[in-house]
Amino acid sequence: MVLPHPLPLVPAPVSAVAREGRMPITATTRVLGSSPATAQLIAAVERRTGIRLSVVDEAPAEIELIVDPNSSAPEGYTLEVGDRAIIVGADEAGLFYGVQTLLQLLRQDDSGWALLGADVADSPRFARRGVMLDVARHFFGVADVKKFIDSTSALKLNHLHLHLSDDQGWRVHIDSWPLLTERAAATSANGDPGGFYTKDDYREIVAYAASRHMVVIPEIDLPGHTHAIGVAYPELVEAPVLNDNLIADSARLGQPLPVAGETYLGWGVGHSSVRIHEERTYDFVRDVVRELVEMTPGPYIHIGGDESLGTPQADFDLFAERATAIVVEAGKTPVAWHEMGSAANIAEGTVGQYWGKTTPEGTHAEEAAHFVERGGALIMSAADVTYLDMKYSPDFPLGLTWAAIIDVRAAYEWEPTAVLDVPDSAILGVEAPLWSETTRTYRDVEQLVFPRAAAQAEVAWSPQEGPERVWESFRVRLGTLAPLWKAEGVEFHAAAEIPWS
Ligand code: TNX
Repeated sequence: MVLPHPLPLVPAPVSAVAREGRMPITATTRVLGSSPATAQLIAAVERRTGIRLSVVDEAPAEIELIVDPNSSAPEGYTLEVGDRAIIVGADEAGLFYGVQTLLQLLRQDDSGWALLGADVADSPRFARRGVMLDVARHFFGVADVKKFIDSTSALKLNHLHLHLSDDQGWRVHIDSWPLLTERAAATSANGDPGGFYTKDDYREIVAYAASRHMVVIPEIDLPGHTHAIGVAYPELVEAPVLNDNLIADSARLGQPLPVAGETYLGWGVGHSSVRIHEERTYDFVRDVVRELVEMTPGPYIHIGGDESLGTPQADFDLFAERATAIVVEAGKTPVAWHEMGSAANIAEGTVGQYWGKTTPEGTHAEEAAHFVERGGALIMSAADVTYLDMKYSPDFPLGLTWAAIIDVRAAYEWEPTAVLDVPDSAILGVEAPLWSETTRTYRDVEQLVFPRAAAQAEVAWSPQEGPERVWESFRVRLGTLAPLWKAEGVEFHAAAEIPWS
């Protein structure tokens, strides 16, 4: 049953029932709680309303934040808003998500600011709810990444995949190979300015993400997408492979072809490869992985593996096996784009990231299934629904079109367990990637990411059979996020099919 007026919540909770009445929020409203979520709630209410709530350390208080491990499933929470508002999180993450839900209930009417009355019980469908930011094609600094974390964690997304290297640039400092950032980080695609994260920058991003309950997954893309490595260390890479597609695409886009040892400013793919039969390549991989592991508390290191058209298949498979084994030896779980599933002996437990379409083509489904055969699992990033860099409509000024034109409804209406022929338990969750070939500014990023990241957040969080997990409900609830996004300065695309309030 679709309620005529569902509570204005995205992603839809497991259960959410409106109560009569509203709870006023005023300068005398007190908050009880000692979790970081308490300060985050107070700061967000002040940004939105200008009202500064006070914190008290004993009852009574109008808003209470409690952690009780027995209250819900991990990351879950309950929220009641009546005369008082009480959030009980199963853990700190659950409390943080309860706060995000509470912030969506905040409304201004004739008598001032108030919370809509509600009874909510909630926990996520998938443990893994991710978003990817490509900082290699265009570099985005620490402040932008923090804003990205704020606005995606508010949608209850909990993994941030950073695509830290590609043909156009290398974006994180590595002490043992210092020329990567010295020589191969200054520019972005189109010759736009580049940049890189110092180790302290990277640690700052990781800590900030953790404070919003997001796990950072660093990706070094190998063995293809490695032209920039050759700008710093020519001995690690093969000469560029100029295939017919690359030549045709570069001509069409008016972009230069890659030249060995020179910064690459185009967008073509599949022309670069590290040297597979040189031991020095594996010394490099081992050093980079070790330094990333030292500053990455999360369990994953992403080793890339996509579109390595410049690497012969047997070499690619050999590399996939060795690189994933290096990550395991370093104590982390490898993640790889699904192509690496072609390698018979890919390290056991490697997580595959499927970026084929919702109707798989070619060998994609087979490659993805191999991760499961090897005791691993899958993250679903089906390109024709989750790719945040696809255009909303043919005339949208930003984005690409190769996977699909993805309007908000297309982004929303898909089922992650229905794409591949693997057990449902092998699907860890969903990740929505933002590739940055066409996003020259952070504002451009926000235009493509919002509102579609909210669609993927609901696909990943809300129960598959839930009464509100339908387009007609979603579009109405999504529209109610506009004041929140405006208050936070999120420059979302006001897609015409959504009734924005
Ligand atoms: C394919 S999908 C890529 C990226 C591009 C993207 C553009 C995947 C794993 N690789 O190199 O940036 O298309 O949409």
